[in-house]
Amino acid sequence: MKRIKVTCPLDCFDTCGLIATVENGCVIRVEGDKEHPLTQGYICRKGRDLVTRHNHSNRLKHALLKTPSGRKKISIDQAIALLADKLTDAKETFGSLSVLNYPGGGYGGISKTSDETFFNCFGGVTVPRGSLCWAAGIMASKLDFGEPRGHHPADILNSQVIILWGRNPHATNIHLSGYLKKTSDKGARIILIDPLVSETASSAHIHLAVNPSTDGLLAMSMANHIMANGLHDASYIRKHVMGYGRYRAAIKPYTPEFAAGITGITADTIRALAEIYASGNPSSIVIGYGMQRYRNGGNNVRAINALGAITGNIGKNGGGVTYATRNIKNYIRPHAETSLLDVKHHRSFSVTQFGRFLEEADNPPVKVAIVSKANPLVQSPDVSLTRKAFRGIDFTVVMDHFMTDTAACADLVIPVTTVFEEHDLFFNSMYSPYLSYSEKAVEPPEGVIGEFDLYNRLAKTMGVACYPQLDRNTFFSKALSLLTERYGVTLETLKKGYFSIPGSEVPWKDEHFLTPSGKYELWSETAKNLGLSPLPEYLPPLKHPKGFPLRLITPHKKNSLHSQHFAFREDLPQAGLNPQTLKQYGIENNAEVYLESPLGRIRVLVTEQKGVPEGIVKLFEGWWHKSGAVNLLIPDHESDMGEQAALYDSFCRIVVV
Ligand SMILES: Nc1nc2c(c(=O)[nH]1)N[C@H]1C(S)=C(S)[C@@H](COP(=O)(O)OP(=O)(O)OC[C@H]3O[C@@H](n4cnc5c(=O)[nH]c(N)nc54)[C@H](O)[C@@H]3O)O[C@H]1N2
Ligand SMILES: Nc1nc2c(c(=O)[nH]1)N[C@H]1C(S)=C(S)[C@@H](COP(=O)(O)OP(=O)(O)OC[C@H]3O[C@@H](n4cnc5c(=O)[nH]c(N)nc54)[C@H](O)[C@@H]3O)O[C@H]1N2
Ligand SMILES: [Mo]
Repeated sequence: MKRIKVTCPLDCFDTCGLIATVENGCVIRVEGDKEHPLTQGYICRKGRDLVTRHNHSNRLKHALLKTPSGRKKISIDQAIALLADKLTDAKETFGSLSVLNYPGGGYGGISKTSDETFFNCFGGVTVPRGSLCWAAGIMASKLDFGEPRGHHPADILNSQVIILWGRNPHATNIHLSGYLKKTSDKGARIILIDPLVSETASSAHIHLAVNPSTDGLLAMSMANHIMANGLHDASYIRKHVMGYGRYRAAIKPYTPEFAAGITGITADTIRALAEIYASGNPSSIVIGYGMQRYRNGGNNVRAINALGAITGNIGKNGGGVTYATRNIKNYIRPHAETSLLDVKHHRSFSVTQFGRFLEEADNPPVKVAIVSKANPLVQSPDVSLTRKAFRGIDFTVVMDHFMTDTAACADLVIPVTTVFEEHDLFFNSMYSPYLSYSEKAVEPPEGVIGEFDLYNRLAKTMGVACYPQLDRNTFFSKALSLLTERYGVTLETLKKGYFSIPGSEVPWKDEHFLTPSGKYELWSETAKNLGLSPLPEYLPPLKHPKGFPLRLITPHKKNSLHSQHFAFREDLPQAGLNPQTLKQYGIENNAEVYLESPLGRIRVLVTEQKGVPEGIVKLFEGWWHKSGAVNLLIPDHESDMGEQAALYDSFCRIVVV
C-alpha cells in the first residue's frame, strides 16, 4: 500500500491537495491532504469521485476510429500516424490555419498544455478566444486595476463585512465556505447578492435577491448614496483613484429610488447596504462568475469594483474586491520560447460562437479539429448549431476519458491519462494561490496516452523541427525557472510542500496599480480606445423576446463539475420553478414539460422551489444529450467586454407535454 501526493485537476476555485492510496497497482481511495495550507484535508464529493471515474468500466482504454461499419479499435501508434497524416495533408492543401485546436479547462496541470507549443511549431493554427467562463470580469478587472488579483483566502478573516456578489461557495468553492464560517463566528457580517436562494444563502446574514443582470445598477446606486452622504474615502481617492469626479457626475441619476424598481431591491435596503459596506472597517467583496454571464457583465463588475475604490477598501488587509488570482500564472512559463505571442500566423475565433465560426470559416475552412479537456457539444451555447457544424468538419479528434457527447461525434477518439497517471504541476488563477506538484500514482493502461507524450511523439513523427523535445523534468524546470530564480522554488521543494508568492496576500498594498496611470481607473482610457465606455456604465438588462416570458439561469451544480458527473445519469434535467409560476401555468410539481427557447426545446422534470423567484427557471448546466442538454436552449450572445458567453441572458417558455 502506498500513499501518493496528488492534486485535484478539476477546473475549480480550490485545487485541493489530495492523498491517493494505491494497492496492488490500483488507486483505491483519495482523501484530502491535511498539509495543504488552504484545503487542509477537507475535500468534496467530486474530488472523491476522481477515483470512481479513474476506475470506471466505461473509461476509454483504446483509441477508436470511426469507419463506415462502426467504431474500430486502433493502437496509439496508429492513432498518432493517422493524426500526423491528416495534419500534414490539411497544412499542405489549405495551410496550417485549416487546423483548429480547442483546448478546454477540464484538467489544470501544465503537462497537458504542450498542444499549444506543438501547434505553434506546426505553423500556427485556429484557436479559441474569449471565454465561456469568466472573461467579462477579467477584462473589467484589467481595466480597473491593471490585472485581476485576489486576496489570500485567509485574509477574509480580517474582514468585518463581506459581500458575496453572485458567488455560490457552498457549491463551487467549499474552502471559501470554511473561511466564511470562521469569520462569521468572529462577528463578521455576510451579505449574499444572488437572484436565487443558493446553497450559500443559509450562511449569509442578509440575502438580497437582485433581479438578474442588474448588479451594476445596484452597485452604482450604492455608490451614489455613499458619495451623496460623504461616506467615501476622500483621501484615498485623491491619491489613488482616476476619474472620481466624472464617475460621480455620471451616476447622479442612479439614485436608490431609481434603482429600486429595476433591481428589485427597495431604496431603503440599498441605502442600508451602502452604509453597512461603507462603514465596515474593512469591508471586502468577493465576486462570482455567475453574475457576469450577461451582455452587460463586464460593466457590472466594473461598477462593483468601483465600490472598493471609492471607500478606500483596496490594498487593505480584510478589504479588496476579489474576482480572480493571477499571481502564479505570471511566473510560470513552460512555453517561453514558443508561446502563442511569438506566433505571427494564427487565427482565432470567439469561443462563444464556435458553431457560427465553423459554419462561416472559409479562408481557409476548418479541415481538422482537435478538442481536448473540453466537452463543447454540451457546454457551448447554441449546441445544436455547434454540433451540426462540428460534424461537418472533415476530420475531428477528441481526447478524453469517456465517450462524451463531443467524443461521440469525433472521427478519432484518443483515450488519455488521468491525474493519477501523470507527474504534473498545478496552479490556479481563480482563487487558490498555491502551486503544487502532483505525483504519478499508477501507470496508465496500455492503450492510453498522456497529452505530454502524445505531442512529443506526434512532433517526432511529423518532423516538427522547432518542437522542444523535452523530458518532463526539464519541461517542469523550465516552467519553474522564474520562481527558482526569485524564490528558490524547484521540483524538489514542491515535492515536499506547497508554494504561494510571499507578500501577495493583499493585492495593491503597494498602491501601485498596473493601469496606464498607475492608479485605480474609474475612468479608463484603455476602455475608451477599445470602443468601450471609459467609465463603468449602466446597461439595462435584456428584454425578454416576445413569447418567452421566463429567464433561464443555468448555474453550476455542487456534485458535478460541469458535464463530467452527469456521465452516468439518464434521468431528465430538473427545472426549478417558483410555486406561483407553477400555478400560473397550471402545472403540478414533478410534471414533465418542455422548456422551449427560440433555439429549441428539451424535456424537463418540474420541481417546485420557493428559492427560485417568479419568472425564472433554474436548471443546472451540464446535463448530457441523453438527458437533455440545456445549452440547446442558450443563444451565443457575447458580453459587453472580454468576449464572454452571456449564457444567462437566455429566455424560455413552458410547453405542457
Ligand atoms: N461543484 C462545482 N464547483 C465548481 C464548478 C462546477 O461546475 N461545480 N465549476 C467551476 C467553474 S469553471 C466556475 S466558473 C465556478 C463558478 O462559480 P460561481 O460563480 O460560484 O458559480 P455559478 O453557479 O457560476 O454562479 C454563482 C451564482 O451566481 C448567481 N447569479 C446568476 N445570475 C446572477 C445575477 O444576475 N446577479 C447575481 N448577483 N448573481 C447571479 C447564480 O444564481 C449562482 O448562485 O465554479 C467552479 N467550481
Ligand atoms: N448553460 C451553461 N453553460 C455553461 C456554463 C454555465 O454556467 N451555464 N458554464 C460555463 C463554464 S464556467 C465553463 S468553465 C465551461 C466548461 O466547459 P467544459 O470544460 O467543456 O466542461 P466539462 O464538462 O468539465 O468538460 C471537460 C472535459 O474534459 C475531460 N477531461 C478531464 N481530464 C482530462 C484530461 O486530462 N485530458 C483531456 N483531454 N480531457 C480531460 C472531461 O472528461 C470532460 O469531458 O462550461 C460553460 N458552459
Ligand atoms: Mo468556468
